Amino acid sequence: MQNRPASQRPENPVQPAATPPGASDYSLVNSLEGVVEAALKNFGPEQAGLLRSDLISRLRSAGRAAAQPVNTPYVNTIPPGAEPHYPGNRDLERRIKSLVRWNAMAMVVNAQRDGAEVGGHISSYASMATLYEVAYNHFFRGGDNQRPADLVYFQGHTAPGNYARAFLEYRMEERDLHNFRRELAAGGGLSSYPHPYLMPGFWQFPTVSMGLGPILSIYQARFVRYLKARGLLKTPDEPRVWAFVGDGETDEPETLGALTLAAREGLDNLTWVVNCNLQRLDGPVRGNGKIIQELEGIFHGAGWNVIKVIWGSSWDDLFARDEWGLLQKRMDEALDGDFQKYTVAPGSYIRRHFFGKYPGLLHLVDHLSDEDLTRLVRGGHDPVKVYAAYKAAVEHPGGPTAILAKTIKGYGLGEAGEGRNISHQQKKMNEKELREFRARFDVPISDEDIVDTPFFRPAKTSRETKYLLERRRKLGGFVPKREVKAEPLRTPRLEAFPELLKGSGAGEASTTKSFVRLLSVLARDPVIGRLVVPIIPDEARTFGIDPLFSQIGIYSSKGQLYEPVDKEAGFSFYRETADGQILEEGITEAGSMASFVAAGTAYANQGVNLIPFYIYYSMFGPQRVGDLFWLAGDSRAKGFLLGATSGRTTLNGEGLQHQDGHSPLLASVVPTLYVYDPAFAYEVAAIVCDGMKRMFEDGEEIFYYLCLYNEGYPQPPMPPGCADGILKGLYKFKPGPGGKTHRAHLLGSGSIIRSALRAQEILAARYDVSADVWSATSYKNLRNEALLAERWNLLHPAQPARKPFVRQLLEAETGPFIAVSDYMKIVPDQIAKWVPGGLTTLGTDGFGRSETRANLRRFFENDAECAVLAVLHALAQRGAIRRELVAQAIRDLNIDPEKDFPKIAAF
Ligand SMILES: Cc1ncc(C[n+]2csc(CCOP(=O)(O)OP(=O)(O)O)c2C)c(N)n1
Ligand SMILES: [Mg+2]
Repeated sequence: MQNRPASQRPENPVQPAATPPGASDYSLVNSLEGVVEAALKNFGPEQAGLLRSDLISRLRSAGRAAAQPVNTPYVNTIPPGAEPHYPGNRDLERRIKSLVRWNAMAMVVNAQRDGAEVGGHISSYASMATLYEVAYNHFFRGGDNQRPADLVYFQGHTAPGNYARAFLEYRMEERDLHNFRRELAAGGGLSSYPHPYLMPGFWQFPTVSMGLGPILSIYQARFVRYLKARGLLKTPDEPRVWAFVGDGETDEPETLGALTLAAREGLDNLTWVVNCNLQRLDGPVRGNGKIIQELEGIFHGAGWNVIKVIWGSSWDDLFARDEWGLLQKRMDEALDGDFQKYTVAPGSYIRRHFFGKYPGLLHLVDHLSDEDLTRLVRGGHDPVKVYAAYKAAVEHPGGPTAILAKTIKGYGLGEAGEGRNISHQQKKMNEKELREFRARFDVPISDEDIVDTPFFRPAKTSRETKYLLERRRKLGGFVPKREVKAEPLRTPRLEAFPELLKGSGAGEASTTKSFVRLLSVLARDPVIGRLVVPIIPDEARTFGIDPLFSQIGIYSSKGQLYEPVDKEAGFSFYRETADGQILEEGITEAGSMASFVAAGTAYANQGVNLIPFYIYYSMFGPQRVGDLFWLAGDSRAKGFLLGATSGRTTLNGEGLQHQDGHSPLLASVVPTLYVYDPAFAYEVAAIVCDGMKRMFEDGEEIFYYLCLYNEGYPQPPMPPGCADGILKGLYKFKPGPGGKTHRAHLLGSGSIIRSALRAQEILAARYDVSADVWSATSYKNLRNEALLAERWNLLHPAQPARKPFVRQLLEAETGPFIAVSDYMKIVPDQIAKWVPGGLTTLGTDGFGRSETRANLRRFFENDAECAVLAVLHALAQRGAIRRELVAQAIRDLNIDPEKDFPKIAAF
C-alpha cells in the first residue's frame, strides 16, 4: 500500500519511462524517503518519528513552516500488513448483514404501503450496515458484573437497521416491523427514530436532532469518568461510549464544538465512527473538497486519535503496485464530488476519468474489467478494515478515537438511489430494483413474494440465528437496551430545611441565595449528599455558589496541579480536586445540558439515582439550548434546571441580551418539565423537596424548571397549609385587610410578587380596596390540570363534571383578578379562561432595557402603581367605581399615560 522506497524502485517504472506527469518533484521526495528509510532501519519507528518534529522545528526556525501538517495521505491509517486476523465467520456474518439490510429496507418500503406514506430512510442504514454489524458481532458489550453495557449513540435515521437486527435477534416480531412509524397501531409500533420516551425498554439516547448525539456522547464519556472518580460506578470497569455520526452531521456546531474536552480529559473510553458516505440530505457534503481530510485535520487538531478507513481490501493490491505513488496522488487530488460520481458511473467512466488521468495509473488497472472497477469496495463496507479500525480504537490508550469510514450512501440500492443525490429521500423500490437488491445480497425470497417485500428471519435453529445470538451472549447481552435498575432514594422532607421555612426575619435574601443555602444543606446530607451533582457554566460567583467550591470541590480529572491564586480566600477559593462533586463546565450551556442529561439519566444508564442541579444564567437556558431541553424530556431525564438571574425587570442594568422575560414560556413546551416561578425561599424548598421525592423516591421520570431571582428581600416564614397550593401552582399568600368597600385579587410570581404586595397596601390605604395577594407558583401546572379536567368533561358528558383546581380555588372570590409577572403576559394568561370574570395581566412583552429595577418596572408597567391602576380600571369596568377615580389615580400615581411602551409587534 505504501509507496516503495526510492532505493527499491525499478529502473523502469510501469509506464511511461519518463517521469510521469504531475510527479515532477520526485528527486527531493526520493532523497527524503531515503533518509526516513535509513532512520527506520537503524533506529526503529519511534526514533524515526522524531525526524518529523525536528524537520518542522528546523523549517520553522528558518521561517518556513508556520503550522504542523494535520493531514495524512488519503489512505487507510492501518496498512494491510498491520491488520489483525478477523475473528468472525465472514460468510455467516455477511448473510446476517444481508438479512438485516433487507428487513431494514422492507420496513421502510412497507411503511409506504396502503396509503400510509409515513416515511423512513433506507439509504443511511444501507451505508452504515457493515459499521454496525462488525460492532454488534465483535465490540458492543452488553454488560456484566465487571463492566456495564456500552453506551451507544446510534445515528438517528438509521433506526430501521437497529430494529431489523433486533428482529433477527428475536427481540422483535414481524408485527413490530410492520408497525414501524405506526406507533398508534394496535399493539404499538416502532418509533421513527431513537426515542427513550417512546420506547423506554429499548432506546437509551435520542439522537436524531443532528449534533446532539455527538456532544452528548462526549459528556457521557466524561461523566463515566466522574462517576468512577467519585466511587459511584457500580462495576470495576467502565463502559465504552460509542457515537455513530453522519458526515453531514459534522456541520452542526454541537458535533465538533466539544472535541477538545474529550482529548483534554483523555477519554479513551470514547469511540466515534463517522460514516463518511459523502452525502447529506440534499447532495454532497463537500463536493468540492474532501470531508474525510477536513475532519482528520479537525480531530487531529483537537487532539484525537484518528483512524481513516477509506479503501477496502480490493484496493490493497493496487496500492501495493503503485510504484510511483500515482494512485496515491490521484486519491489525494480527486474530490468527493468525483468519488460520488464514480459510484453511479459505469466502470468505463471510472477507468477514463479516475485512472486515466495519468498514463502510468491507467496501466495499473489493465488487468481489471470495467465491471471489476465498479466493485472496488470502500473501506466502510469491508468488515476486515472496519474490524481493524475498531480494535485499534478500543485499544488506543490516553484519548478518544475517531474512525472516519468512507462508505456509499444507499449502498446496494443500485439505481434506486445508490450514491445519488435523491438517495436520502428514497422510500420506495419497484419490482426490478427489489429483484436486484435480492440478487446482490442473496436474500432467499421467491419471485412471487418479492413485490410484497416480506420480512425474512431464519429459524431459531438456523446457523445464522445461533451465530448471532451466541455472539451477543459472549458479549454480555443485547444492545441497545434501556433498563431502570437504580434503587429508589429516601429523599429529605421539608423539615430538613428549617432555615428556609422560618423566614429571614429582618434580613434579606434572594431566591437564588435561598436555593444555594438549600443546595449546601443537601450536599451535607449523609445519605444523598454525595448523589447531588451541581452543574454550572462559569457563573458560580454570579449566583453566590462559590462557597460550595471548597465544601464539595470542583471535579477535575487531574486534580489541582497549581496553587490557586485565591487559596487564602477561605471558602470560595477555586478548589479543583480529582473526586470533586461540582461540574464546572466553563462557558458552554450545550455542554452543561449534556452533563445534566448524563446525570439525570444515570438512574437508567448507570444504575444510580443522581440528583443534578444545573444552575445557569436564565437567558441562556431554553432560549440558547432549547433542543437540549426537549431532548432531556425525551431522554426521561430527572433533575432540576435553575434559571437564575430571572426576570425581565429584576436583573437590573443588564438590558436586552440578559433580561429574560420568556423562559417559563419556552420551558413550558416540554411535556415532562414542571415549570415553577417561586417567590419565596420556603416555596423553593417545598418544590425541590417534592420534586426530589417524586423523581427519586417515587420514580417518576420528570424534571423541573425553577426561576430564581437575584433581588434580595425579607423572606417570610412559611404560612401553614400552603404546601399543596405551592405544588399545584396557586395559593393565597396574604389576604387583603377587612373593612374595605371593594375586593380584588393580585396574582404574583417570583420577586415581582413584591409589586403585588405594595399594590395591596396602596389599594387599601388610598382606594378603599381590599386586595388578596396570591402566589402563582406554576401557571403551567394550573393550565394542564384544567385542560385535563375539561377534556374529561368533554368525553364524559353524562357524569358529574370535574372542576379545575384553579376554578375551585377562585370561584368563591369576588372582585377582579390581576396577574403581575416579570415574564411575558402570555405566561399568566395561560389560566385566564378559568379565572372568574377573566384575568388582566401585567407582564414584560418586548426587548429588555438597561435600567434600574424601579425604572424598568414602570417602563414595562408591572410595578405596584401599575398594578393599582389595573385593579382600579377593572373595578371601574365592573361599575364598582367611577372612571374619574381611575383618571385621578393615574395622576396621583404619577403614571404618564403617553409613556413609551416596548414595541411588541411590527404592524
Ligand atoms: C438539527 C437537524 N437538522 C436537520 C435534520 C434533518 N436531517 C435528517 S438526516 C439529514 C441529513 C444527514 O446527513 P448525514 O449526517 O450525512 O447522514 P447520512 O444520512 O448521510 O448518513 C438531515 C438534514 C435533523 N434531523 N436535525
Ligand atoms: Mg452522510
